[in-house]
Amino acid sequence: MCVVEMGTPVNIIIGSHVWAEDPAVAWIDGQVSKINGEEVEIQTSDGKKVVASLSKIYPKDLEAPAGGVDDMTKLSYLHEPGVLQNLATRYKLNEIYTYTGSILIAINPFQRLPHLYDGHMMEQYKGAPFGELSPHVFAIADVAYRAMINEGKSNSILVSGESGAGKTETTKMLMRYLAYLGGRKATEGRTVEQQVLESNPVLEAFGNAKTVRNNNSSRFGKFVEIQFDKHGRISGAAIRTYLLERSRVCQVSDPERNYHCFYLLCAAPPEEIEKYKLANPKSFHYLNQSNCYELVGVNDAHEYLATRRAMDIVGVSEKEQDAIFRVVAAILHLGNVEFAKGKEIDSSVLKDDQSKFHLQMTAELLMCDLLALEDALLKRVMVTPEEVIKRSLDPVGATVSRDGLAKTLYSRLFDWLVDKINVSIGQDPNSKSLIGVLDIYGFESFKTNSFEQFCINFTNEKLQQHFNQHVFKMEQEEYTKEEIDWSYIEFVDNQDVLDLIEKKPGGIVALLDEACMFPKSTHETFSQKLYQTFKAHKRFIKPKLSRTDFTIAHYAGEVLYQSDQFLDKNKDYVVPEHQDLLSASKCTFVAGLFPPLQEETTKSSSKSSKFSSIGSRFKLQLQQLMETLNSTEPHYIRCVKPNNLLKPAVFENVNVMQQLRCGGVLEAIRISCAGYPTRKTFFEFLNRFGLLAPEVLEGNYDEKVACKKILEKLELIGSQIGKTKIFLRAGKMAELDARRALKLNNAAKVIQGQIRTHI
Ligand code: AD9
Ligand code: MG
Repeated sequence: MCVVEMGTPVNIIIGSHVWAEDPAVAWIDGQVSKINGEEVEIQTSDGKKVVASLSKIYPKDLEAPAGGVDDMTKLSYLHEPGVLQNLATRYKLNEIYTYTGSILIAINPFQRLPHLYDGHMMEQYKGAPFGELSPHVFAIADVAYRAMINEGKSNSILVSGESGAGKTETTKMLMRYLAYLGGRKATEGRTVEQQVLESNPVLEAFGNAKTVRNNNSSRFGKFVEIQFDKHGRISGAAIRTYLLERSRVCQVSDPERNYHCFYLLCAAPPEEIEKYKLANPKSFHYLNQSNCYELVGVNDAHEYLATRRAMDIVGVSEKEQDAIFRVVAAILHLGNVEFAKGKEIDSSVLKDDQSKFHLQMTAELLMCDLLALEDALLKRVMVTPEEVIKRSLDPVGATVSRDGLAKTLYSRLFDWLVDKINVSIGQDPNSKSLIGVLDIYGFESFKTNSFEQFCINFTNEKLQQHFNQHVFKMEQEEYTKEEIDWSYIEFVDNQDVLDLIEKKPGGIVALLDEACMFPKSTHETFSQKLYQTFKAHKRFIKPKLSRTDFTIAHYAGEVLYQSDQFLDKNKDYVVPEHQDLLSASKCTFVAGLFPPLQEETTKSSSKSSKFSSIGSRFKLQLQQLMETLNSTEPHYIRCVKPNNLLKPAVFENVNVMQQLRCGGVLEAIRISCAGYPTRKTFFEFLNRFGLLAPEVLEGNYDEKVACKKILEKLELIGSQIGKTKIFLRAGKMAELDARRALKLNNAAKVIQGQIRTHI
């Protein structure tokens, strides 16, 4: 368990109210009943007795407001249990948003809260000073927009969290609010902001799917850049997407679904079903590997029409839409083409008449030559220095070839859609500033973790570094603003993990590319190379019982990766036969998805390097993203999934704690704890601690001077006086509270004594 460091609690006495670690609920509150050196016995609020070490218990703030505080920095004791309790208290009251300074924590309500996002709410947040109203996504978007208008600087809003935490919903809300602020009065035709908003349902139809974690899970990362003109009106937009999950197209595990568009199309009006020769989704291999076909509360037929309408708005023509759905249908038919052993050794043929029918349908829909399609699936051309030979594939090889074609077609279709939306919305070349919204996959650690998790966690390491640097900077700015000395704050960042992954040469991505370039490499040789190279690396661990797995100690915890598919998954390689077949399609749309290869790739000097590395391309994309982000003023929203049941009103402490750690919220608090985490305005301080030196509050007094006098009298080490606030080191608040409690206790005794003598 990661515990925010805040020093050993001081002034723990018998009777103190404290938090102690608990495996079931993360932290449990109780009262100290015995102290034995370093060991403390606690009577917990659920009636148990636990023994904890003195350094692992934290004081409980008895004066914390019953409804919690809307900003974590207002907590008197900034520590893990305090943070958790505050979020849980607020969540119970349907207060799903809480700040940690300028970071917004959003806990998924798993129920519609319409009043929270209606027009009236938008109006209220428009131009309202930050912090004046309850925490909200609109407040973050408003701050970003105002900052952009006032300072002419680009801003970005980074939304993160694990699958199902609410990133995409939050992103949509942000976009809706920005469209509200920067939109025009409804004019004739489509407006840019309408197009920006309608890009969401289109991308969701093709890039989202039901998973075990989320019924509408985005299987790609997205950065939407909304451009504004000098009047603050939306004038253009650009959408960048990251790493669409390709494997889902031909492999779905129960009870998940393939991409929504397949089911929508199967629910299209009858004339379209007839045109594409479609049928019940249960009859298609790419869909029937799972028993889940329908989603609760979603009508695929309606969604089909809605997607078509959204495509109209974003500027995809009728003809293009027809071609798009033809490709989607072709993929379904292609998946039903099966193979059997052929007469010759290691060759294959179409399995039966059904397979022939589906192959023919695929060829018709893709408008390509039937025989050429069959050949492209069953055979591979081998080029040797002497001759060109056609080699047959066995049924397994032919199936791999078929699935490869389906995945390539789908991912190219998706990329085409993104490009089309970008061209159609258009970029504003004169735009001076923009607001970027990032909706990207959060940290992942599953039972089996492959190349996808590696890339996702690499992304999160990058964003984490950016986040830490920002939080650190904000802290420093606060100290500078208050003119206090902050120079000693240190924090360790995650540069070492990033080096391990991306360093060139020698990082894991570079070593993977190297392995992919040597025909003889296997995942075993790749893993051996990793073991040798990173023998002494603090963040790299070779598991004792495996010869191919490896563990990376990420900032959010250790993740064990299985390397067996790393090489295959890193190779973005379109089989030349597939390329030739489809670039010759009579359908210009399909042919356009397979433009002739660039000179450099075909002419590559060594045959072995004729592959394009997904890992390296992703690394480059991330680098560009970080450059963009670095040129903006960032704002962070951390989405949290309160339970894995996807149900309202269930708040699982341990689960939430883990996410706060992965999302860097605890890290932000740790950074904050390294400095002066407790800040109280002079007024608040005097209100709470004035009784420790009542003489300074006599007559007219200056608040700042009075605070100073109190601190001097108490001889408190670890405090600084700023311009408007008092800054206290971690643990100091508890020390002051203990002294206050003692004073109150004594005063009570005196009063009791007086009452007794009086009686
Ligand atoms: V994934 O990484 O793409 O799998 P997300 O994007 O984090 O995931 P998403 O936004 O899709 O999660 O939210 C999951 C579900 O939670 C939604 O389909 C809604 O049913 C629910 N949700 C999320 N946020 C809200 C909200 N603010 N109000 C109501 C919400 N429901
Ligand atoms: Mg999403």
